[in-house]
Amino acid sequence: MAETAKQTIRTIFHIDLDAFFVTVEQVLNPALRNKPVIVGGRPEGRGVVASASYECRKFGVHAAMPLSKAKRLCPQAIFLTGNYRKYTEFSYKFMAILSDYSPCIEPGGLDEAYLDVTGCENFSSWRTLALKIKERINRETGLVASVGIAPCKVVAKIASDLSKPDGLIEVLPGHEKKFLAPLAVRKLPGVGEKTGKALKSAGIETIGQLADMPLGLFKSRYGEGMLWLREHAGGIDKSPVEMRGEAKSISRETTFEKDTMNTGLLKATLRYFAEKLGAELRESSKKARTLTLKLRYEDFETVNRSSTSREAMNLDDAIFQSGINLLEKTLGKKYKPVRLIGLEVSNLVAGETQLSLFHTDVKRLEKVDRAIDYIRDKYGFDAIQTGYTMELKHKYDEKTRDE
Ligand code: TTP
Ligand code: MG
Repeated sequence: MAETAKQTIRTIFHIDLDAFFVTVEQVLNPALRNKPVIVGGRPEGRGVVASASYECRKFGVHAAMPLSKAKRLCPQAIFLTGNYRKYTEFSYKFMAILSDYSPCIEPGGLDEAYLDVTGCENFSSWRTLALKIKERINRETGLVASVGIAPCKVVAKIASDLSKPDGLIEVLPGHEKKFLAPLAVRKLPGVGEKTGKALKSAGIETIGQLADMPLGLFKSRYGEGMLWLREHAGGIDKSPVEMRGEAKSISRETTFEKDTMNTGLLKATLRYFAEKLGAELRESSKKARTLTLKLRYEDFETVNRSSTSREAMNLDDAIFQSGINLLEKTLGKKYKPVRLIGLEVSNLVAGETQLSLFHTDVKRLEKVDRAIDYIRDKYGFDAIQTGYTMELKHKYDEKTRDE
């Protein structure tokens, strides 16, 4: 009996690099070490902070803050534009190190991954293994990692976050609920500003209060669809660490700060996603036949609408146009404030060129897209803005400036 119980207990590491973009810059230019550094762009520009060194965070600087505000809070900071290609290279090295310790690895972005180490028992303790991984990452890449160890993913993620910088927290089996109980609900992945405020106004400030909410009351307030959140609050998360094979789809989505009915903003956001997805498809020499638009309305009703075309696409304009068609069809049916918008490409096929009746036009567009990718790689994603993304940034900046 005890033997079976033991076998079902998993050990999951969540490893997240500290101030990732900034630390890469500091590794490449040691003069920046131990200094307040911000990656995001020039402070006189309209962008936002992507990554801030811990020296700046003391002054209240954080990701997604307008650069102008960061400059006010921390005038001595060094502002850098950043280079996505360099970050990707460091990310590969980081993931390669992790995959030496377990084949069961799920990257959660460039600088974070879950590692299921359950079977990996040739270390005296999980702490020893985590320290070894931290040490290797630092020795081989110069980067600093924080690690959370727990029997499930959500607790491991919260533990790594809480341990930062250069941290390590181990939550032993059976202690998950107690560990989470005193933490603010906002620490739970999936609880953003809006949900956090809604919970607070219902008198729920800690994860423990959420976990202890009577089931019936929780269901009647937030619906069956949110039950996972209550389970997570209790330290229960059965989701497996999912190894990613060849990507089957690529997607981008965003939750607006304020629900919106502004079609211009929705279209501008789609343009931004189309550019990101197009760049990723071209980078991996892939094309997509299916495009899916996701809209979540203010009442949490979620609509997914797809279109599949005979010709696979990887050009920003083609993805954007199909996205706009889906958006117009969807909004035509139901017009109420939108909380979240997402775009996904799937049904991926290999391919270099786009077949089309308008072959020369496509060739020209491909060249433009490649040139844009090149400049963005060199100078960062913000170096070139098309009309639509400019409009998007403008709106976003207007919103964040009023914060
Ligand atoms: P994070 O892991 O959220 O942030 P971080 O690594 O800079 O800092 P820490 O983990 O120590 O809290 O994100 C990883 C990278 O992703 C980050 O370095 C920059 C990028 N990023 C953005 O570009 N925009 C954002 O809003 C966020 C949150 C991150
Ligand atoms: Mg990080």
